[in-house]
Amino acid sequence: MSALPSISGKDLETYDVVVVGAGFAGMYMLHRLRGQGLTVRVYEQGGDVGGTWYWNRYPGARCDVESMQYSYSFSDELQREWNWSERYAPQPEILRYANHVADRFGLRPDIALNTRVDGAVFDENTNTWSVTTSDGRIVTAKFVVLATGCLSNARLPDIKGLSDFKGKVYHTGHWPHEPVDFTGLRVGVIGTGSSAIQSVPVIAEQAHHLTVFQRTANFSIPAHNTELTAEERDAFRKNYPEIRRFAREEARNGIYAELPDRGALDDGDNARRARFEQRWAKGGLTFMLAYNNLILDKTANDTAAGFVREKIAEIVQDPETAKRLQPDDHPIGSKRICVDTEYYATFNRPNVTLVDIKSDPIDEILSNAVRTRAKNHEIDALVLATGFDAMTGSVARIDIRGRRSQTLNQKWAEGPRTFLGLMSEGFPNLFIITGPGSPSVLSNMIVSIEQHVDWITDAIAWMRDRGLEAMEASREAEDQWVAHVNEVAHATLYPQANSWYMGANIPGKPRIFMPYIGGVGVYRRICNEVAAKEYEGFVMTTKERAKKMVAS
Ligand code: N01
Repeated sequence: MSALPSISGKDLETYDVVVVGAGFAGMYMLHRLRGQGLTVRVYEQGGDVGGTWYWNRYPGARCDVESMQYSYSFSDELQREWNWSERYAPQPEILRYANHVADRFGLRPDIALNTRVDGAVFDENTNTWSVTTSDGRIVTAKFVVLATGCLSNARLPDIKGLSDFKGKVYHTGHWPHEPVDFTGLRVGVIGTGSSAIQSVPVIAEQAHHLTVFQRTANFSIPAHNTELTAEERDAFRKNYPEIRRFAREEARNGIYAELPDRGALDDGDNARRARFEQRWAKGGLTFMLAYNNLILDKTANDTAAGFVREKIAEIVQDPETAKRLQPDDHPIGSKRICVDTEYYATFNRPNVTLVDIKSDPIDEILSNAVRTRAKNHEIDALVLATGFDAMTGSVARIDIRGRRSQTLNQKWAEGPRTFLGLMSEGFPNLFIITGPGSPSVLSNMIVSIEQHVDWITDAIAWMRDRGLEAMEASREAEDQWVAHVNEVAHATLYPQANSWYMGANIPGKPRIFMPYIGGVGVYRRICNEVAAKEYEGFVMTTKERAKKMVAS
């Protein structure tokens, strides 16, 4: 396939497609589009490829999906030649993998690093986008693909006095590239989400004293991480065709696992406990697959939550600390379940203190301490594990203007609106990878990324074959999809938690359940059907129609 006819512009760089972000989504998007003969430029604000794995370098960072599954499937050679060393690879290894992919597929020449995309404006006369970058360039492209990641906009908490603190302040999502040594220091960690739960045990081993400031206790399941043997890797590879097929087509979350055949209340107490024990011993995210109704039925959910609370009480020696660590304000799994190595046991260490900031709130940060209502907690370094402006945050930082100069931020002021999570009405030829309204963060991200990239590549090829100028979600299809996403979410227990899925961690952010919870298999079938019906629900602009629109 030859390149799309690029618009002429003597002074402008023009591309068929601009891709924003060189994480796992942006890299695969580049690879696929180049394979179609298109000209592509990728802009990446980081100093190298890898996206979330470039930024999240905090101690203990590792994936919570097994690496043999959290890896690209598009190249059989790649999945056979790369040897994951552990069941859940640590961040440096995942970043090495991202770099290996960039080199192996020769992606680097088309990626501009250290370059942020600041704005993108759609020109209705030419049906092209003008993209402004942080190095002062304006480039034009027929299509823009936002591969900006769902958890890339690190969020600093609004705590009085934060800027007065004299020691070093770190955010887990923006960790320095040089080694950080906490040896001999008194360290404070604010937050107890996945990032804190992974980093606390490692920081505790180094620090003289560690104080963990917890607002909401979280459910965490042991990872039981181990080294992978050559035999284990081979067994996976042998079964890869079925493992990958199942993850794409049948799993709700894009992970190959044994699916439950019954609900939690179908078993008696002893059988249920035995099953939870079995899942606990296996470890990881699939604990929630012990039964098929844990996230649908509160009584069923209570049995799993109660089991984990008992485990916490068994592990943590001090009953008061154990009680504070037991979550009691949200159903298990309604916030992203955490996967840990020795998190709860870390609170048995003499150098670790847990402060419950719900009952003893942080009043302010002083030059050398976190001052809660009850006392000053003296610290030398502060770690903010306070999360992200998820799913929409990194998109909102780009000034995106579609038809009639409407900005995407204006359009999404009451919450994100998309058709299939892929496009938003009024913003033609602008695709989002794993955007709000798609399974995205509720799934194995690489499975969802590959599905979106393949779908977008096919859509662009289809348009090109028919000489189409622009593609855009219709208002009607978008309205119906938004209603469907909400309806499905509210049939589950997810909206009962104040989670970042709901935008609840950002003051003022609309409370809307952002990802699509219908499952990756179901969602893939819907996307495929839409494509098979000639992109039903999308409005296509022909050259003739474009001319008429400009003339009128
Ligand atoms: O962020 P979070 P995260 N004062 O938002 C607390 C993925 N991830 O970086 O719950 C005090 O979950 C906040 O408290 P509360 C994964 O999808 C994956 O840990 O709002 N506390 C919470 O405890 C994950 O879900 C891996 O009451 C404040 C914490 O900070 C997502 O990233 C590893 C506060 C934030 O938790 C985000 O995880 C790590 C304040 N002002 C992360 N503001 C993998 O393994 C916030 N908090 C792949």
